Amino acid sequence: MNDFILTLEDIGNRSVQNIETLFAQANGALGVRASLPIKAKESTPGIFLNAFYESHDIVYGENAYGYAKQHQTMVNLFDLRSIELSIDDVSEFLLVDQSVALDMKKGILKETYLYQTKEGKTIEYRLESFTSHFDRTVYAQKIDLKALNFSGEVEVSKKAQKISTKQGEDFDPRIKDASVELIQTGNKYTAPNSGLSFYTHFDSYDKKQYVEEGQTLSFTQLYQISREAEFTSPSYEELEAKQIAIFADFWAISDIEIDGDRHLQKGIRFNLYHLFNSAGRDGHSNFCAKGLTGEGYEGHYFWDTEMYLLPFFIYTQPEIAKSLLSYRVNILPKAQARAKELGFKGALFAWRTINGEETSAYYPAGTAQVHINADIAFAFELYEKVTGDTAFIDENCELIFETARFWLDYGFMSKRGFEIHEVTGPDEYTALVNNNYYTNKMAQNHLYYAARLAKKLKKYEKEAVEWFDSAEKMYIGFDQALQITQQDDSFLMKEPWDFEHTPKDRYPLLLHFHPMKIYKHQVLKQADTILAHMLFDTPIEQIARDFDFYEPLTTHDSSLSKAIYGVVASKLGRSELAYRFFKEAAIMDLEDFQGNASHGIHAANMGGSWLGLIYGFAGLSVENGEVTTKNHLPKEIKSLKFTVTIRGVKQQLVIDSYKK
Ligand code: IFM
Repeated sequence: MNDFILTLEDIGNRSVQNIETLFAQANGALGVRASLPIKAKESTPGIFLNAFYESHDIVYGENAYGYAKQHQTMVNLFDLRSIELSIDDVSEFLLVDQSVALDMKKGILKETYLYQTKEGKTIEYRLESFTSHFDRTVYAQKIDLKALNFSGEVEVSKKAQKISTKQGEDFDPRIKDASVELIQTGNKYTAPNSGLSFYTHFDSYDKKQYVEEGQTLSFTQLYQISREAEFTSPSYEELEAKQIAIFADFWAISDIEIDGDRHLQKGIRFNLYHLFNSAGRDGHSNFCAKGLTGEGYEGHYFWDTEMYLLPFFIYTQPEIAKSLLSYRVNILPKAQARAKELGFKGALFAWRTINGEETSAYYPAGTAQVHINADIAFAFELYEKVTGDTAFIDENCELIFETARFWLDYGFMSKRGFEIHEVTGPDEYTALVNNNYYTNKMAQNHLYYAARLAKKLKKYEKEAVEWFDSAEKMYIGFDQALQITQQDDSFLMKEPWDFEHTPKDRYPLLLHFHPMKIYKHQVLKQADTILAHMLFDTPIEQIARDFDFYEPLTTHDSSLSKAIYGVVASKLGRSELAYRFFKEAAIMDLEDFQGNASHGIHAANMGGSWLGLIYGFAGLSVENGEVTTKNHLPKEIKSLKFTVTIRGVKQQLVIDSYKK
């Protein structure tokens, strides 16, 4: 078993659309789903350009002031993978065999398909392909067509067709049913509403040749797509060599070696591979919730980046982390405009967006998740702590200050302290509540950070005092009778959800119950209070009591949940449970545990699986540039070996069960 190669055998019997997602390739700019060369009916081919979207008006039955105005939908551009094939003018084929091997070590996908005509003429179509990390405009293919048992005329051709972005007829709010018509002028394509354009640089081909039995017809093809009009024309060989070198560097600084479970080893590498592939690198694009591997969530960016993905990048590839944070800096003006529109001071980042404007049409589970401001500040702080890059923070301090100003205006001082009302926390099955613990803790952390930064930079000294004071007085709800942290002011007064009489096929609840039914009950979609316990120091007995109360109420309907419960279970020393949660997170897409890998990978969960290993089993934290670890290895894992880069210095760490 090669733990760097993912094959079809590793994933078992899975739908065409699942395979397209899992074997998808991307380079931060361009993403290509691994669709079949001869298009199958049930296939959803996909080529995406990060941050390239079309917009259209959101039509509300009942509109209200300040609602998000426009959808932004990442456009599925072309089908660059399907070909037209014929043998002696026969173009109907049966796919008789297929093997797919994703070489994650090199960043190259190797596929072999055997196609057969009714007459039994069999041709082997071998494809090696990659989205280049050296030249991010390129999707490169090397094609070999071999006549296995016939001599005859083979014709293979490729025309780039536009494809519909329509994903399916099913009711599922997590995907969008929309098709987009691009305007073509030469090699320039424009989305009419957003006004965004991209350029292509490739020729269609039509190759016809008489081949003898056993003979192979070989050629390479480069497809280039870019937001810029200028292209360079590298060779396939040069790009391939660079690809291998770039991936070697990536693994040298990011790999995690797990001794004890080879399936998990492959699973975690698969996750790291996708994380590396889908992260935007240009400061104007970010990390879509589904990476660049599918149309789920329309290519939107959420808090997923800051809370689930950035820890991995900050600790292993700070340059990528910096680009992702720079994206937030670049959209700060939109966040300032949004706060103003809603009647508040400072800046409020959009819950889901591509261009910085709010595109969540359902504010109770969208805009109301104002914790995103503090999530972003948290990620800036972590970046500073781990990299020591204070210059970047100082330069972009206005982002921290402007978002802090929002808290002071949105929250208010009462007899109980600084309260924040009418918010939705991470748990999207509880909406529009007062004093969500996660939000208040995160806002508190944000306000302390802003106050420290202002003091250091000698700016806004009067406001800094208010920020500090509000942080000090932040209201934190606690239930004396139960001795547990209150998720919010009203959660503990709600009726418990009837789990016993909820059949398995009624999950995820969001697809089967009206929000009102869900919101009025004690039921969680994902880690909320427990996520705060992962991030902040709290007495361990308190964490244990909260864990035991909230976990049984959590459906884990969100893919962002299990990894966090796993980390906190590690913190509690419950290694068996931690391992169970971690395992489900680590192989979530490989096993399609969420049932919708067809829409794209669950990127946040992939980052969560890194957290499970590094924050959870290795207990890593950094204070004043010093790394500390705590050995929480479960019995199934003998050792963990990984590298982190702290203040520019690479450190290899080994957590070993013998040294427990
Ligand atoms: O950001 C998440 C949210 O927390 C749960 N629903 C899915 C979103 C995108 O991954």
